[in-house]
Amino acid sequence: MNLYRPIYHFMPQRNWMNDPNGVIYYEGKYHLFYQYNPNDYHWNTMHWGHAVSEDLVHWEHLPIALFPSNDLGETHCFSGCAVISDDGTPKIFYTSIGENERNARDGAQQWMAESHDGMTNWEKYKSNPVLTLDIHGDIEIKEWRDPFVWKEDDYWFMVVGGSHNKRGCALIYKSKDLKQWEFLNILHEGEEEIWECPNCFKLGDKYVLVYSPNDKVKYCIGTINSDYEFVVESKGTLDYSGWEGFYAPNSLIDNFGRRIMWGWLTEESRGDFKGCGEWSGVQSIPREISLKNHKLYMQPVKELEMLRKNHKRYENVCVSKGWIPEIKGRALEIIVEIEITDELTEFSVDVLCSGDHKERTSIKYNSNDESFCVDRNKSSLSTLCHNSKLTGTIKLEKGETLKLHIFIDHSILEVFANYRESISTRIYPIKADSENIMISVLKGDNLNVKSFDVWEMTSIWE
Ligand code: DQQ
Repeated sequence: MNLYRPIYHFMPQRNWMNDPNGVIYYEGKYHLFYQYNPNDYHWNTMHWGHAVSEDLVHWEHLPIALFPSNDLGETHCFSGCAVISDDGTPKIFYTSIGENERNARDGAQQWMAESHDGMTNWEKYKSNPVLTLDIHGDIEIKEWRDPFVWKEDDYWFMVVGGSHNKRGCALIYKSKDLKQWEFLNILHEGEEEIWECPNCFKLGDKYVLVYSPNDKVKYCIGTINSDYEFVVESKGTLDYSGWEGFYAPNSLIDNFGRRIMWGWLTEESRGDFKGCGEWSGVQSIPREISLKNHKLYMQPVKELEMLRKNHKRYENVCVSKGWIPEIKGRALEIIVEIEITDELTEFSVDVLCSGDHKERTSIKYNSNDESFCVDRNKSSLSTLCHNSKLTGTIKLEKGETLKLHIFIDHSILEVFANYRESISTRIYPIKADSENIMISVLKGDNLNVKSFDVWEMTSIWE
């Protein structure tokens, strides 16, 4: 078996995949489309791949949903969304890239496709494009892409990412019938040069705007005023990996009212490392998004529990230097809860650790600066892959324990800290025995592991 190919994260059988697209819950099933190059395992000729699941865990591959219409001069079908129109027809909105002047930077268009057989086959709308850059009048927008559409009262709304005066932005539009659109405003903008894949949705009485600014994915929480401007009440980083892991997320709301999100786990960290085979790109595990104390909370969906086997639990383990629990593997789920005392300042949970400790990936917490990080300095003995440290902040309330929920799947590491911060990244250890776990005190006195649960994970393709 390949040491790097994940077994319980979604990916196509071969070739290149990037952004999750058009995720939607339809007639009792979850549909996941994705940016796909069927010809190679490098980015090119963007199609929309398609898969379906009844349980959010096991996926069935379906035929490619969108092909570039070369006869119409289309070269790529970039990212977008899927909605069910008022008459019950599934529709995809996506960014169409043509040749020469219809390029991604200056000439993208928003196109529509629809399905009349319950989402297997898709036909492009005869009157495409649905939106062109002219809709903005004198306002010059570059890098215009990745429509996200939702319905509110009697109107459909769309946000699209772009760049205005070299500032990344999300633009907002409205429509009665999904065909005629009106430009409303620049909903929000920031310092970064581009914003890709905006998602805008309501959680309770607040709006959340998530965007990918060519770096770590960010979010704002607030309201939208009558001029269609986003009034920010709080903001944060959704995941601290950026191009080293989680990028261009997309989300759906299911029949149970859950807002569920996937992100593309990039393969950027591979660098020049060649041990993986002819595939590239994985989707993160689905995370349920909620809002608490002006922050986004992210919880792995409970359906994933069906993959657990061979559970081991430890309680109240006092660690003075290092502790190695009796379980190892490259496909594991771990939940560890650690008491944070004044005496303990820094510790690490090492995973994918070789017997001689030469290879290890360290998830560290430091109470002095309230940082948590994934230190990949020793993740692989190969010097070809990326080894940077990815650092986030986790502010704990007085007396609050640190709860790390960790998913390891061969070349994937996803870490949730108290379900309100996350780091999702890629690692490529080369030693065959790099599959141990070890908890170590780095600075300070004893550490109390309140509880430690670990499971081996089953493949979703069995
Ligand atoms: N990927 C797509 C674009 C999007 C970018 C192209 C984000 O639509 O902006 O494959 O990763």
